[in-house]
Amino acid sequence: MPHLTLPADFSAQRKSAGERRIQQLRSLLADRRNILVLMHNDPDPDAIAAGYALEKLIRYLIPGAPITLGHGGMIGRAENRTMAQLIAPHAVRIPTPTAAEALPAYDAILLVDTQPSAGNHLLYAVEYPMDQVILAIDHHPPRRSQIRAILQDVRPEVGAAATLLAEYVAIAEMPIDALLATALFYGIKADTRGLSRHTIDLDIWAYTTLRNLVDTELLSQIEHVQLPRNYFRGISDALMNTMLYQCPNATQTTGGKELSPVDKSEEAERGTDDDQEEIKQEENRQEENREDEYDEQPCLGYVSMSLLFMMERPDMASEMADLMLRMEDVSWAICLGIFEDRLVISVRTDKSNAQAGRMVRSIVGKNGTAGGHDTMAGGRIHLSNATPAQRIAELHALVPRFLHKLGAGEAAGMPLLDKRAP
Ligand SMILES: [Mn+2]
Repeated sequence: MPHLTLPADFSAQRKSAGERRIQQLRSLLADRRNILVLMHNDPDPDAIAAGYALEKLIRYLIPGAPITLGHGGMIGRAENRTMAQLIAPHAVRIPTPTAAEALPAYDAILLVDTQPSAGNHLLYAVEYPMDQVILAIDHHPPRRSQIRAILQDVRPEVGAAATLLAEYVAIAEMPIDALLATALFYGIKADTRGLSRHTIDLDIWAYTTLRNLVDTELLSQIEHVQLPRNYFRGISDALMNTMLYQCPNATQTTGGKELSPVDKSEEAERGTDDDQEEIKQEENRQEENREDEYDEQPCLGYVSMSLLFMMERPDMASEMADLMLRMEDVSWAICLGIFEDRLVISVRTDKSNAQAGRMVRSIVGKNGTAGGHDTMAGGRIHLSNATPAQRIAELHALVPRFLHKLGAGEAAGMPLLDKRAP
């Protein structure tokens, strides 16, 4: 079986640091009785690839290791479901309500494509001893937080968690089969849109090295899977509920005085229903509020705003945001949807340093969880005690807040499907 060869310019120093980390990982896990590799909720291809790779790596380091691959939430997108079925059918779904009961059975947890202080994984709502969170491998910007894994490898400059796992696999000199290569390749491809966004040399190395080892038939089965009818119904719903808002032109926005930063008093008033939030999080609030400040950047062209009132799966919002961003002259695509008892937010932009993650965090505030990169971000607002009508009202209420952040006026909106629309 082939091995991955590290990039030519990979320094001896970096290599020995990596070897040390793998050595630590091996000794920290050596006598655990029940290990969980945990992906973030609603895992995407990068999370599935990184989770599967870490599971294989641990099996390689510790033969016979008692290890489970798992996630919360739901794998929705047809490509992602197919990937999970073909590559990691053994992965278990741990429904959020059962997490408090299920997680204590594991005496070691390792996070991939997320980190302890992020709000998008099962540990968030559960009291789990942090000294048993052994490792977090992530490429999302770190939050200023005391909550850390014992080994924390967070590199926000990297395009995909799968890239980091490729590095681990290479350093450990673990043989790699076509299944693992295909998973990692597709994870990187999906997160970096084929190396076209948020990419560094290490991503290019991993992508090009893995490409030679890919099972092309398997990859094609994933990428060109047949789509269920509800996918098309979802697109139709989204199109009918998409508005285009014209961005003010440059002369109107000079100074940008009225684009005031987050209104803190408003956020404070809104409060939170989420009594499960960790006390630690509360303590860090002051700190995090500062971090959540977002410098408004007026948009260019149009903002596309889609409301998905009844989503059949939580990742429909990100799928639609990806699609809407491809529309010409659209610089921001925002999808706001309702899935079960929560609002799901997905934001995409083609402005490379747009701080989309911060923008979503500044809007969600204490009412939910949010995160992301410069050009793609997401958030959740839980409304457990709200009626369906209240959820719809809350969804509508988000629209002007996003437009305000982008300096686009609500009055300048036109339905996408209106023939008179621009
Ligand atoms: Mn990722």
